[in-house]
Amino acid sequence: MADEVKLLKTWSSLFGLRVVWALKIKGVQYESIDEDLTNKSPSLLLYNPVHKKIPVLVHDSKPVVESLIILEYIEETWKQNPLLPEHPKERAAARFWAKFGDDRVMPSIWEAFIKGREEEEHCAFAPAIENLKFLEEQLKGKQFFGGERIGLVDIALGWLANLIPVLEEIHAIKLMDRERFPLLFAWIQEFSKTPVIADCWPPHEKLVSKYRAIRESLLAAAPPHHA
Ligand SMILES: N[C@@H](CCC(=O)N[C@@H](CS)C(=O)NCC(=O)O)C(=O)O
Repeated sequence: MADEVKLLKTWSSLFGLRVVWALKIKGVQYESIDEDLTNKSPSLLLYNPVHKKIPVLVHDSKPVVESLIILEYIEETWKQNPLLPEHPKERAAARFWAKFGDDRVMPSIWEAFIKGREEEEHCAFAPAIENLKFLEEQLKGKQFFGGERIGLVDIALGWLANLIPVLEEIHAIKLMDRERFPLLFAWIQEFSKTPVIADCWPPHEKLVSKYRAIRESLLAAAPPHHA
């Protein structure tokens, strides 16, 4: 019997998008269910009672939550088109960089996006730039973090390719310049134009409106402090 696979997500969630990309790369058929996070469905509350967040992968009625864990589950369940390298040391390294993306890169970029006003720019951007330099190093001699093809780290960091142009447009900032990050810059281009990725990209203009509204409401609630 064919697997029954459902994915609870939203149109814009970059965590949800990871799971979509992994399922597409593996060629797994699934039913996509878009949640309204202002009015969470009984299924979401049932399947993810701890965090009540999307994405949730439901495989034969059993839920798996937390996007990086879902990626691992997909990799272990459907063996075709591997997302992780074979060697345990390389697998460990891939898991490290995927986690680094969520633990360090994501909050630092968000901070730069929300706070980075002209006069504070240097300070607000420093952690993001430092973190991006580590990623730049990882791309030496490689087209993708996964080598010649997209792997788990590319999928886990795919939000960067998606979001950086959106944040730069809203804020008129330049985080990812070609001179400073030539390899990451080229990776964003390559990753974004790969058909399996590009086919599921949320509309750019819709993302710009969404993130502009988020930024304005956060700034209105807590305007940046000027000494
Ligand atoms: N660490 C989680 C983060 C998921 C997450 O933050 N999901 C957001 C949407 S992008 C959500 O469902 N938010 C609903 C809420 O916080 O109530 C993962 O990797 O899956």
